[in-house]
Amino acid sequence: MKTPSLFRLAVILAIVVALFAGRALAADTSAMPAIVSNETSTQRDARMKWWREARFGLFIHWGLYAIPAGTWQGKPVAGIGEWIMNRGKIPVADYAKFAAEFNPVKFDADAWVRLAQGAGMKYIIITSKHHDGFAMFRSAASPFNIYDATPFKRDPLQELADACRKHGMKLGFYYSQAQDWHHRGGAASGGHWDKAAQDGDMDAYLHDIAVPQVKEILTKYGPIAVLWWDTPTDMTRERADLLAPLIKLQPGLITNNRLGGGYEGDTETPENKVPATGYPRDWEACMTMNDTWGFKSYDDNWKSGEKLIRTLIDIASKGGNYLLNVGPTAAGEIPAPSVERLQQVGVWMKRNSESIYATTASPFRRLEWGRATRKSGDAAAGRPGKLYLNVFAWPKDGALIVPMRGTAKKAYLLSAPSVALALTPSPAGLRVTVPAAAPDPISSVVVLEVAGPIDPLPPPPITAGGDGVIALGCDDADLSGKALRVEGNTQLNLTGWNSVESYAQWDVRIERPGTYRIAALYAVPSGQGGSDFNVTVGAVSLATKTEVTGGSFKSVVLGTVRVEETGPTKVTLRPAKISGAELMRLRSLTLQPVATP
Ligand code: JFZ
Repeated sequence: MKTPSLFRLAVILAIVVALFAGRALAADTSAMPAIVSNETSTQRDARMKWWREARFGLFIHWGLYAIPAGTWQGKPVAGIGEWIMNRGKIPVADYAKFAAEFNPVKFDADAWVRLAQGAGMKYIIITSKHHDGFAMFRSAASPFNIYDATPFKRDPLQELADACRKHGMKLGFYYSQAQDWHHRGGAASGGHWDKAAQDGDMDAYLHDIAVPQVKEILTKYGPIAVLWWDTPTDMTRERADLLAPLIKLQPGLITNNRLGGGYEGDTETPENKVPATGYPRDWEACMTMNDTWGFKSYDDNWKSGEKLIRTLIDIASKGGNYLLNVGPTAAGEIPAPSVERLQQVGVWMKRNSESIYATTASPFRRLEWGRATRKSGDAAAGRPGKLYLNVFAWPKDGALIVPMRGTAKKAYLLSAPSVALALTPSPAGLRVTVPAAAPDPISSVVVLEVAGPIDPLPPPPITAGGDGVIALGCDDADLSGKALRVEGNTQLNLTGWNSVESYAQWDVRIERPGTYRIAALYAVPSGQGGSDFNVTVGAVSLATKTEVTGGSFKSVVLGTVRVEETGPTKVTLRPAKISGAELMRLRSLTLQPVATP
């Protein structure tokens, strides 16, 4: 039942009024209404709509760490720049001295927003307070902030909020709710190194700093679209309960999965990797442009514009958002290599953003030549469904083969919509006749207008390689089961195998009858071995148990099967009894022919 809006308004008003009652409320959260989300899926879809259509945002890691910029006491400090205080074990008092030097007079919020907009980005997430405890806004909760502790005497979040509002850019804040290496009682991954200054009561830290500051960033800067929690170090449910209710301060606020205490938020947040497939729910891949989030003066390992553009396309083809990071300098400037790359992405997006914005995931498991996204049609409005084919490897023979049955109503280059491309259905899929030269060197978009649902051709059955071995990768499997999914970046594996109903199945073609040795490359943590599972090849089944591999991936010979039938068949791996949290994490299965005496 939709809560009457007047009631909701009264609740929010009560919260806002109560919150400004200050400490009393924060001390007694029982006074806060319980946050029991009774949001319907329709309401949730409405709340997430802009975010799902946006597909592309700017992450900004800006703070005191831009002063040392990766160097402490004349020596480079390894790792990501914003962690220099932790990795360099810099005492609290020494690190705090950077504040007196922080005067980013070249900061220009309007220019940052225009740069993001020019790149095709639809939202900005900026660090309001990172693990170093330094607030990039004027905070009444602690004087360790950019307004009170530095010669700058300005509030960058206010200036950015004003610029975002002026240009119609959504704004969100990153907040490190548990890790705080400055304020006593704040958590520190790896433990405190300056105990005299850092040891303290975490609950008191939450009460005095985190809760008041989250209220500030959610009430002082107008409409805030996203709250990006980070690293739930030592965050229990009870502690998270102090923070979770505050999201009600911003109607429609979107949060991520990093608060802790069992709160899953709205989005998954894979970091510096594109998952092999999408997630069952909304997800956003956050990535650096070089190897650091916060500025490091000597990190010039910049990804190319091509890499950034193809990563955006890859993420969109799996139904995710791309949150691409910049790390501004102590002077308040976004590094020139970042600016150049954002401008290059913008040139591509200017011509091709229709294949990214408001699209959904590809209907194809894999495309040899690129990626696909799609938009559903609206027959009543006379709007056809569209399939956007982002072609990285342009065909040399003028034939782009789309692994789908049937045909399309029409096809054209996004760059030349009035020139129809010939379509020829074939057993290998729909052949689109394309010009000899690719319209774009990074990715060229071919549009198919389609009447009904896409009917993808199944990938061809897997056959034996030259060595006679049939190699079955986890990303080649058809998966059955809600939680079972492929994860990983370069090294993929099946995870979420927590139900005996879940199984993996491969389409295989046996070309030689005989005895096959079956081996599995999998990982089973200590204490979770001994699960029963079966591998079936056609009608022949092999029953076995998992072995503990100590969590690392190990090739385990499961046994042999005698296969008499040649031709297409299915190989299935199905659990019978799961004794741990999950059956295993499976990387691959192999069938190796065994010479019979
Ligand atoms: C965290 C921060 O520590 C880091 O400084 C940066 O802000 C990044 C965006 O977020 O880093 C993480 C957080 C989570 C994981 C890895 C790095 N994780 O879950 O593997």
